[in-house]
Amino acid sequence: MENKMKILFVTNTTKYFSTRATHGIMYLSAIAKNGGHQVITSDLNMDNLFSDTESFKPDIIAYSVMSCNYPPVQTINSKLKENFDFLSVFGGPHATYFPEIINNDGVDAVCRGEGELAFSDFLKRYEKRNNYEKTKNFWVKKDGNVYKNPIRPLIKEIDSLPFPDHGLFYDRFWDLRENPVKVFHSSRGCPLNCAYCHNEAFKKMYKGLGAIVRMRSVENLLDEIELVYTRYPLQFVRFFSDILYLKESWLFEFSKEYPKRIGLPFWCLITPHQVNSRSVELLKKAGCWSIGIGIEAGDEQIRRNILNRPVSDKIIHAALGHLTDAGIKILTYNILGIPGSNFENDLKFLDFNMPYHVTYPMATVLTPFPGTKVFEEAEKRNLIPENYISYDNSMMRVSPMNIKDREKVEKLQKLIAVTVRFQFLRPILPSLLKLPLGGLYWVIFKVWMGYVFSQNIFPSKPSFSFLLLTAKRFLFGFEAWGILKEGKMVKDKISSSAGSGK
Ligand code: B12
Ligand code: SF4
Repeated sequence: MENKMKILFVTNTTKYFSTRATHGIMYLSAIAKNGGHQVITSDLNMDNLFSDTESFKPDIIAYSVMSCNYPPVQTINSKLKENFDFLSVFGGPHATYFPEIINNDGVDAVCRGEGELAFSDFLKRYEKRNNYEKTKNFWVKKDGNVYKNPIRPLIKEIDSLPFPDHGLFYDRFWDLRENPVKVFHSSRGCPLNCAYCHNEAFKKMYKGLGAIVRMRSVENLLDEIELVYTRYPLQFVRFFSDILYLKESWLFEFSKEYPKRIGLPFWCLITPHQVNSRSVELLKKAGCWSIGIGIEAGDEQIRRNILNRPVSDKIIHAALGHLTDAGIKILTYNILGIPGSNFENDLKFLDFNMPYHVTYPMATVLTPFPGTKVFEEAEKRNLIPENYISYDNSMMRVSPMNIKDREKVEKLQKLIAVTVRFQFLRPILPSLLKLPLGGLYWVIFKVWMGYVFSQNIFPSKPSFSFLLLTAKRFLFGFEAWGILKEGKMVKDKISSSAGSGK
């Protein structure tokens, strides 16, 4: 055991997210523990991270990063590097798509793509200081050189992996433990290629290296949920895989076994093509309470040609009809402010959501990510300002692009959900969009979203202390005023750059 190491994992979301129990880290923690290493996890929060580093004295600090969180993580890592001696390893979506971060100060190693086999190999090599710079999937900086290694094949059988180490988060952070809504993953990978997503880049990177979409067996998935259910509070299951299932045979088995072994209401994501009377019947039988489904663009041509979503209006209407008839609560995804689209197209979202009284139409304003097709489209149309704030978590507040009718689009985004619920507002919507309500539009949006999510989409009865914390965060924390201030900041930056499109 003497060579065994101490690894401190840092999550990819801030401490305010109740969904910050990062599955990537849970999987890697299980792998590291199996290798005999000591593991803890810390928040993306300086005080906590600093004291953890001081007391735990990690050999490795392993960061999981999304692009929107990379800049603060880079700063935090540099500060830690000034004070402690450790190897920094970066993984997750940002490291996968932007491995050149290896050139930044204090970044020692970057893992691209799926991490379990790669990290396990890296740890074995690093504990013996044996050619760790040659680990597949990794870009490593050593003695002033950068080593760029190829990618290994995707893991064929997700069932062969140890279960994600839920305890890593739940045993340490009481708010994550107390949250009665917990996340699980039934599959890996997505079969679609939406222009606003990195999935296409992922597929290119892994071309010839195995099937992209991999299902877990129903038995393996239920074993994991059962384990968590016996140890921690759990009232509602949230399947966060890009797609719940691929083949109806999987859903058929799931619909028989899930109610017997788990029997809790659940939420999942599926595509409109998958919704038919048979699949809805099976989902209902399984205990599906609510479903997330993408409309994505109000106009079919924009959906097909700009967003690369080959889904007709007819298919979406049919899917919403089936789900409504079955009494399954619906969460739709509606993206406003798409390059090449306009305000009239954005209004069409109401024609999809209103007839079915969709439980919560989640409206967001598009934030194109560099490296995606939709970003190229926005660049082509001169919509990207010079000081573009990419990856800002602003999709619920403002458009980072120089879009036409910006103000109307941003206000509509905040009012779609209340209009769908209180349909008498529809005739006066044009007047509502003209009012100078400022931050109030955002407050209406956020309060209504919080209410419907907690009461209708992911309903549960949390403990009083958890409820209090959520309310406190919502009212006084980042969730409310922070975002409001931050949103204003983003807007100020954008208006100061307006007209400077490339
Ligand atoms: C669940 C989820 C969330 C949850 C929880 C996030 C969390 N704590 O993990 C919530 C709702 C909070 C969320 C929010 C957002 N999300 Co999100 N989310 C996801 C989702 C659907 C699943 C993540 C997951 O658990 N995957 C399963 C695990 C096993 O895979 P993984 O995380 O990739 O980890 C593997 C590898 O990446 C690697 N790895 C990961 N970390 C590390 C670390 C080390 C050291 C190593 C060696 C390897 C390694 O090994 C892991 C195991 O194989 C993904 C899509 C997807 N399918 O991954 C999007 C995704 C991560 N989200 C994305 C985005 C854009 C967002 C938002 C910015 C959206 C928005 N505009 O608001 C916000 C950002 C929130 C914030 N400010 O922090 C993008 C990120 C793109 C990017 N370039 O960063 C993704 C990839 C979706 C997409 N396809 O575009 N998200
Ligand atoms: S369905 Fe989701 S995960 Fe799949 S390509 Fe589209 S945006 Fe990406």
